[in-house]
Amino acid sequence: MKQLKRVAAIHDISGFGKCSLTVALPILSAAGLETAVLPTAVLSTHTGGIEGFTYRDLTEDIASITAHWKSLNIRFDAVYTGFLGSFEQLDLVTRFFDEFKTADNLILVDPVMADNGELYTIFTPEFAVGMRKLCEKADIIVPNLTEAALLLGEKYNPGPYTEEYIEKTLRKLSRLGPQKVVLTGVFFDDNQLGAATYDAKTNEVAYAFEERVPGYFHGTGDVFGSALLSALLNDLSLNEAAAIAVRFTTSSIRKTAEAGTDIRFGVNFEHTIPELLKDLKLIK
Ligand code: PXL
Repeated sequence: MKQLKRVAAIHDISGFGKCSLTVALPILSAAGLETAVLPTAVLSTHTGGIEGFTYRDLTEDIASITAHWKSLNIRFDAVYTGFLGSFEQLDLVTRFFDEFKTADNLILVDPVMADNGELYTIFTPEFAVGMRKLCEKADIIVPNLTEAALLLGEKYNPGPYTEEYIEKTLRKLSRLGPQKVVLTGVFFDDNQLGAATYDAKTNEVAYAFEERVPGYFHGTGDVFGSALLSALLNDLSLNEAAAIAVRFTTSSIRKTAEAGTDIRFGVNFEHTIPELLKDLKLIK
């Protein structure tokens, strides 16, 4: 048996409302990846449409956790970052990258800050400038179209999009630094929704779509990012990984919509994990 590939997942832990670490950890583990977690904050729930959440910031712990892991000589096959709550956390995570980047590992940054044309409540527009700097250090970034506009300092375009707009956006994002870009929330009409990928090395653009399930469901970016990384670390190509992540996310959303679950409570990825494992060829 080979050694497991290892991921460092750097996100908050929102106790209720499935997103960030409560999504990343189960999905990556199910995909056969050893996952170390660096929690950046502990919240009672996520901040999307739920009032009165508690927020315990863990910024103070990040440098000492980084130093301890470094002293153990741990190597990571990937570093996966999501929700980060402050400029200071962006700096500390940049330092984490400096410590753990190797010639052949993957730094995946999901620049979590906004969706549907709006910043999440705790962020100001200036935060996007800090997030852009973090993205410069990444090998692959996974913004939605709102985050893409913020990273590029452009006005949000609510869509439907054209191939020209998507491809220009992908190339501009890649010019910030990351060789690979996966843009989520892409649609050319009302029937389909998915992702677009770009690899600057091959100059290739590709699309992955599934039938759109109406409604806005919380935590889907983290479900998507975790499935994408799972596929990449199971040696699938960028395009294959994006197609698998779109399918996994859409199928999780469909189950949630069919059950009539509150859209703020996260999506049913749990019952969709077997589908992911089949797509990853980990089970028959
Ligand atoms: O899913 C993104 C996310 C992660 N963590 C927290 C959030 C959000 C989105 O709102 O509030 C705390």
